[in-house]
Amino acid sequence: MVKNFTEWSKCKTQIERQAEVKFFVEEGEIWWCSLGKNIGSEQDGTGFRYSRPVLVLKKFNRKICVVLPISSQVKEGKFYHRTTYAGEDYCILLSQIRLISTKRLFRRLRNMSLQELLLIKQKLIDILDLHENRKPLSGFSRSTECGHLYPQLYSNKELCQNQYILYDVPIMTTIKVFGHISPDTDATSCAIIWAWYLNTHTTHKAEAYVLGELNKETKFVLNRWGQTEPSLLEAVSSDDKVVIVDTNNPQELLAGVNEADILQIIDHHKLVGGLMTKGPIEMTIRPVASTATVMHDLMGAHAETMPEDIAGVMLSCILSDTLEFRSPTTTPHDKAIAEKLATRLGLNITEYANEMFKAKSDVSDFTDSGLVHLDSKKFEVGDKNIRVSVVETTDPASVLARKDGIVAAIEEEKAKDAGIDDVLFFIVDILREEATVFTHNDFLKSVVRASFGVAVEGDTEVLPGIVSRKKQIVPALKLG
Ligand SMILES: [Mn+2]
Repeated sequence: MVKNFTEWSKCKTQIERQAEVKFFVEEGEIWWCSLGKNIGSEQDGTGFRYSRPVLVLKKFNRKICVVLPISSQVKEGKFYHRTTYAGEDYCILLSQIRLISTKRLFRRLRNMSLQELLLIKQKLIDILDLHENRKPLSGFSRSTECGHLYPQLYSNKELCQNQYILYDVPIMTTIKVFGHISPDTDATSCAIIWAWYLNTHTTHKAEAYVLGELNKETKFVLNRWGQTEPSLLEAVSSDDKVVIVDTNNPQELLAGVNEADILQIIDHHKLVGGLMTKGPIEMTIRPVASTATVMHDLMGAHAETMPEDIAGVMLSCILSDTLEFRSPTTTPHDKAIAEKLATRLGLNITEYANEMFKAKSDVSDFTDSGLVHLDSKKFEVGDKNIRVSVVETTDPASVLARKDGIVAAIEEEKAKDAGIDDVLFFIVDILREEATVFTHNDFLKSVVRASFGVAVEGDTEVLPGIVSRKKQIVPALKLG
């Protein structure tokens, strides 16, 4: 059918002759608009005004704005956004995006919700390929087309494309990313990894921090991969925007953490509650062995863009938290990611892990009290608060030799901190895969007896096969 533009030409001339509009047009409003009779597949208007409803997407000034035509013919696919109004379905034609003079608008119909408008904008980012420097805080899929939230959980398949992201609003404040107190390799490196990710693949600015002195393994890892040690964060305030990694426990964070604006939590520990957020946040906790594994998943295809130094610290996190796959927390997914990273980096996993563990095992710099706090978490067991301290080492004899000093430090800690009834101190022998626990008083003896089903006689007890606080020690704990 040959189009006849004569009538539209007359209409167009009239519209042009109108004075500039006196009314205000706002983004998110739906208006009747004289779109006209256009060329080829460009969307036409109908009726004597050659009109159809449009959504005002962006207003540049009083005279011009960008609109999306709306049709009552509902179509599926990425070029269409389906919406419902007064029980009727409509279709917003994303690919028909166009700039118009506000002279074409003649009657306001209604407003679109802000949430739906943001959703439409995100879809446009997708179809216009503006994606590269506009990525969400986390890269995981919310795809409705995929049908489920985590289509590739624990597999190595690529994530499906983001369909819409409501939360990538650029924030001028630099986001502070940090893990738990008594920082270990996973907590520290994950802060570095996620700050890199936010800086590289989102519109956000971020910086990694730590909440305490680094252990030797972590120092070794950062040094090995040319990373500077993150600054020590001593307080947070309501001015801070933060992302918390490798914990969701307020007891393992700074006292004022709930004052801060928590934007995201990425973790692999049980949910303990107590953190409060100012709004809905991104929170991802997965039952894998290290937070770095969760991050690898969240990055999706972007994981391929990690430079070697970031890939290196990521591998270190997995090897550290799994004790080179010895810990029962290890999943095949952790192992697959670690192996993939090691291949990419040309590293022999066992050789590299041994270097890490050797660094970790040199605890000569730590005071006895420092050893008790090196990797220590508080747990409620019955009506008692027990601190569970773990020293992972390939040289248990060097720690055992300091038993008297460590016991004295524990007694001092108990006298000082009324919130602690006792301290269970475990020396985990990484290579022999066993733990030695201190049982120097009757309370500790009874706890170890009840929890691990062993007859405890002396001041220490060897527990074969026990390497994981999270999977083996804490779940077993009970009072005698
Ligand atoms: Mn961890």
